[in-house]
Amino acid sequence: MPTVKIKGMSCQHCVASVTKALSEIEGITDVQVSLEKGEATFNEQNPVDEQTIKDAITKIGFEVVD
Ligand SMILES: [Cu+2]
Repeated sequence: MPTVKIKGMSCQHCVASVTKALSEIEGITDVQVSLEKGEATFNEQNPVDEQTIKDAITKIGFEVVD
């Protein structure tokens, strides 16, 4: 499963926001966000551009860490 590291999450509201943002991307399903680990995992039904994921996260005020 693809995993992205996300910087800036501090509570369950952040987790909910990130989960929603990723779930809304076409082709991404089964989003699981861990506040403790600061990361999100998901399934890709079709290949999703890495930049699309980064943009979705950035747009809601968080940062994807490489
Ligand atoms: Cu929060």
